[in-house]
Amino acid sequence: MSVVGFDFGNENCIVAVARQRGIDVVLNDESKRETPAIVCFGEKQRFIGTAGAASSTMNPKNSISQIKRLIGRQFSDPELQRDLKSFPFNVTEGPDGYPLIHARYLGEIRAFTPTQLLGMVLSNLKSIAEKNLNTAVVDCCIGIPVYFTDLQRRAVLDAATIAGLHPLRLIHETTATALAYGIYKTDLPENDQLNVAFVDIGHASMQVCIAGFKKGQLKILAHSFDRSLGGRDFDEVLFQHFAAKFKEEYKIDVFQNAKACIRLRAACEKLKKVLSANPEAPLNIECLMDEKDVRGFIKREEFEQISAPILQRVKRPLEKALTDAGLAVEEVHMVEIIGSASRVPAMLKILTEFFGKEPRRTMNASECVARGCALQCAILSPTFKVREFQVNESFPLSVSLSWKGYAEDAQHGGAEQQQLVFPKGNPIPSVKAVTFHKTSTFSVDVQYSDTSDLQVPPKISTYTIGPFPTIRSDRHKLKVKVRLNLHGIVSLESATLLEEEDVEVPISKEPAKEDTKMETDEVPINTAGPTAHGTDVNKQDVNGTADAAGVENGVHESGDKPMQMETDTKVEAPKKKVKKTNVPVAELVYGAMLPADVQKSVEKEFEMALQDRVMEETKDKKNAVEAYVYDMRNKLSDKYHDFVTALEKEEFTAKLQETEDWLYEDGEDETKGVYVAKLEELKKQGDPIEERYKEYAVRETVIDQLGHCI
Ligand code: ATP
Ligand code: MG
Ligand code: K
Repeated sequence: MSVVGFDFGNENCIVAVARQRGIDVVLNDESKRETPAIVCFGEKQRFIGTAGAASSTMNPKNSISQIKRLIGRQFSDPELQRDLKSFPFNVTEGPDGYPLIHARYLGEIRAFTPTQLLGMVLSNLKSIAEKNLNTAVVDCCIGIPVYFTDLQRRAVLDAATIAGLHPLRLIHETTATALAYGIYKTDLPENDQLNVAFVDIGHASMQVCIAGFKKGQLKILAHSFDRSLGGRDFDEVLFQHFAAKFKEEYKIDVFQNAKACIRLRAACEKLKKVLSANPEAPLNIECLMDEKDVRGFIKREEFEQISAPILQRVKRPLEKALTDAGLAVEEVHMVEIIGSASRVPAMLKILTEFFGKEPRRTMNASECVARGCALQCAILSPTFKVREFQVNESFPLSVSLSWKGYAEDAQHGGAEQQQLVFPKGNPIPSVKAVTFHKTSTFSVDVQYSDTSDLQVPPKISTYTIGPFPTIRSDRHKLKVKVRLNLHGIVSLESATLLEEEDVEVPISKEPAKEDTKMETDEVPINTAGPTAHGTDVNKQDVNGTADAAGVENGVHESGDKPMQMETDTKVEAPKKKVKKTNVPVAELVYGAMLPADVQKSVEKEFEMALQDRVMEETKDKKNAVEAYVYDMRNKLSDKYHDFVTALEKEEFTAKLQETEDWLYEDGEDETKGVYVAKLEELKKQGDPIEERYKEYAVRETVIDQLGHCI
């Protein structure tokens, strides 16, 4: 069983594998540790990763990057709309309101979903791991940003399925980093918690996490982020700066020329990197457009000035993390800075100022996420023994259930009811049980309680619960289990009808009104008004109950004391038996792929991968023909010289020449079978010569050895 960690970045991906002696970042086909997150579509095949990056400058329109920005987002998402302006490829709105990416592939324009594209990137990463481990890779852990929504998390899982991977966990990138940081530390305190802030500045986004470390464990105290603050924003600032400058100085408008835009952007990214190490840097591009060469120059100071609007935003997530963790700045003992865009010197200045201490770079800034993912995979995998280290993860969002109130209730008739189930900071994973009192099939929405950080539609999914046998027109008690799983995905996983058998008449000392209130509606927790707290809270079963699976699956308990059950004690006689019946639950997740569509995508990916492989093999076979031609030609006038007749040599040389010409003309673009046949045809002539030579060579060695014996 494989133990692998993947960090799929917006720009770069890293693959780490666990071996018995530790975690290794593995090299791709080009012997690089970083693999670009890019898929380039060609006339005959796809080029993914390093190969994709190589073809992207020639074929920008069909080179799809920034997949992490696109996945699981609606087309109308304002951030996505802003991003689209700088994408060189074509994105449109699909019939479901989600983006479709169009590219020319195998001679026609085809549309792909971001999930399919991520599937391609992941399958490329999978093959990198497989080549290194020499075994099939299925089990893995994949890093995801902490701000990924429920839908985005589901999309990553679907993409993994398309790639033939089975993630044991989607782990927050910053948590993976914290794990990679803590697990090797042998000097962690027993009691006084060591608080470390991790700041990741990536290509498109910034994430902060504060973790408390003790011996053998880490606890996430807070997560925060800015989804649109990363290295590429600096590129954009420089790009705008030079575009304006060149318009003035050279009278060229790069915005009118797609290729010029791409070249200038690329040059600006390079310039930014030079500025990380030097106080000033030049920018020269030959023949940018209108046959004009351009020259520019910028000092780091000026770069920082024009970047001020970006730099100003860095502080906010830092403040938020501190507040959420409930820590004073002095209580953060250490600051670790990661992500490649953290190399911009101004970042370090801001962080130093904020925390009152210099951030450290003890982690490998580009590799720590993948390493943490591999470590998490090793912890979860039964095949690996890993030092005892507990990761107490915290849910960065708030999720509620909402449903229509009981229609016959005069007061709340049909009104929307809400129940906070997993508040921000809830441990991951977690299971909670919510009790409803319903007469017939009903539906429940799962939604974000607060979307101010996310700017997404609040509704995640709708569950229809029922039908269930109704004895009278009474309301029935149903216990619904809600799970926040290891990936940070919320689903309503089961519903149980609870029927009291041998119903004894409840000893009702309550006034009639109060009784109706108890039965009125399901878990009216969180409804406004001063009385909401006392009674309502007690109406809810939370995972303190024995069958709430919180314990049976080894899941952390939520520890939500205020929501602990104390249900119906007044109404239920102590010896009543409860009959439990499973009730069907139907799931509808907004924007998610249907299982049948995932399956179709799996097949499509298989076809495309096969096509890629056939093309790669075709290239190999063609190269083999070419190599044979050169090799034989050399040998004929060298090694094999004494083993061919003049006529034989002349004929064979002519044949080789003819083949070489063919390779550059008619045979340039043939199928694999044709090249295989061509090589065989040549070998028919070449093999006898080779045989003669070999026989001679063997004889020579024998004679040689005999000579030694004597
Ligand atoms: P994300 O985490 O946002 O999904 P990612 O993991 O792909 O993206 P990284 O590889 O951490 O992102 O960072 C890539 C960014 O770092 C790019 O914008 C790149 O230009 C920038 N970068 C790389 N080296 C330097 C450098 N020396 N100085 C400044 N910026 C750099
Ligand atoms: Mg990253
Ligand atoms: K293990």
